[in-house]
Amino acid sequence: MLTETFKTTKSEEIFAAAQQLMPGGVSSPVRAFKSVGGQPIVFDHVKDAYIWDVDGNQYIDYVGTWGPAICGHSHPEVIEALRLALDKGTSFGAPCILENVLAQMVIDAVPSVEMVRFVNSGTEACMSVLRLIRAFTGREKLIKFEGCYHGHADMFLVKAGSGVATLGLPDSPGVPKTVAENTLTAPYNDLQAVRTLFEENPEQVAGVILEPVVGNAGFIVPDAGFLAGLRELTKEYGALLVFDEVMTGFRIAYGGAQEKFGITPDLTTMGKVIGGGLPVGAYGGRKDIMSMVAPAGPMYQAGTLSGNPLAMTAGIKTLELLKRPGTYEQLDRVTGKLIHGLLRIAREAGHEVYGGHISGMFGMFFTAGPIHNYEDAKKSDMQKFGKFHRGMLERGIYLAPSQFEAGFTSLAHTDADIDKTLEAAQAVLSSL
Ligand code: KE4
Repeated sequence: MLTETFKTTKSEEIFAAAQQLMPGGVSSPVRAFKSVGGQPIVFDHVKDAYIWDVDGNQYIDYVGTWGPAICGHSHPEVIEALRLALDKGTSFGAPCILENVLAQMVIDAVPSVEMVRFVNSGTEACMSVLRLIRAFTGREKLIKFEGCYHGHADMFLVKAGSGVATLGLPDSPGVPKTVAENTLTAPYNDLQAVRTLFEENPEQVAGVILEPVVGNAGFIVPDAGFLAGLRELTKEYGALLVFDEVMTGFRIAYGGAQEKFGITPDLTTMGKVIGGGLPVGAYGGRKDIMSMVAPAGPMYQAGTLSGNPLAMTAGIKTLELLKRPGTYEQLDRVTGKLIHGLLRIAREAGHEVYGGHISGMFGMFFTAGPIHNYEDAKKSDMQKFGKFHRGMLERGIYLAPSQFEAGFTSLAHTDADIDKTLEAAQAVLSSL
């Protein structure tokens, strides 16, 4: 596809109408293309590694509905499992054996998880786990990291990443000062800053929450010793350590970043992949902590559609597919070929770039780097990223519409797809 033939008339019509019906015309801000310019693409259908839009354009997809499509869109075995489940109804609002099945799979896979509660989104998982660490420790303050995103609950919208960073929102209006005061922030990869916050707030910090590999400030990996350092600091100061693996869970490794890096937090939040494209979030961890959750304990949290059989079915089948031998080697190989190719082509075209990948998660910044935290990430050339995104879009490559997001591959991405992507990148980067 070349620029002059890139038609998006129907997308523009539908999006114009959408803007009259829904704030910004979208159901989630990061979809609005605000930071890359142009109009969002309206999808018609997805399959494997591909998207088709309402104008009939086909794209290779590196967003994968923000992570869930790790086995490829509309995987035949997931669709078949859902078809059978549909015959039994969509939601029971009562116990169902499928919850046991997925819970056991999560407990078997994720080192920190001895018991798990299902919810309907990563946001719900993170807001519930915050209430839990406060209930368990009797303390109220939280330490998070600048640029990390843990969903849109009030206490997390302090120096948050993802759409908050994309839209350049200082922090969201509507978050009470009293709430924001309890959220302390430190630069990612800065253990000394965390120790200082503990010293300045003795006996007040319930826990530390982080993305063990950052995806919401662009792709940023933990420095050697950072995760281990946080594990030690939280033990030293009597606080809990929470890994937000909504994005990294079952993507960085089958057991998540905690398996990959060998650091076990007290609690873990999950989402995206464990729903296989249907709404599922989860939080889990040490049994003595999870036993505080109602009705086993006094900490209340609930949800009408939590654990519904359709979502459980999609999650179960997705994890079954991911458990098959060779999954993560394949994701690592294909993603490595992609990002190393992109970095090489960009440098040969004279651009300063910095990036990398772990398994099926990758990112690239237009700056020489290195990138250790959100401040570093903000120094990259956003304008050039916007032009790169647009140029790739016009050549049939769909990248996340924000510098402050990570890219995702799937088991459906082929070598031919990567070669086509690199060809498009060659054309775009040599013209920037
Ligand atoms: P959801 O409520 O969107 O299911 O999950 C919130 C969340 C929590 N923690 C992490 C590490 C996350 O990445 C997310 C959600 N990620 C964004 C994309 N970076 C979802 C896409 C969107 O907001 O539309």
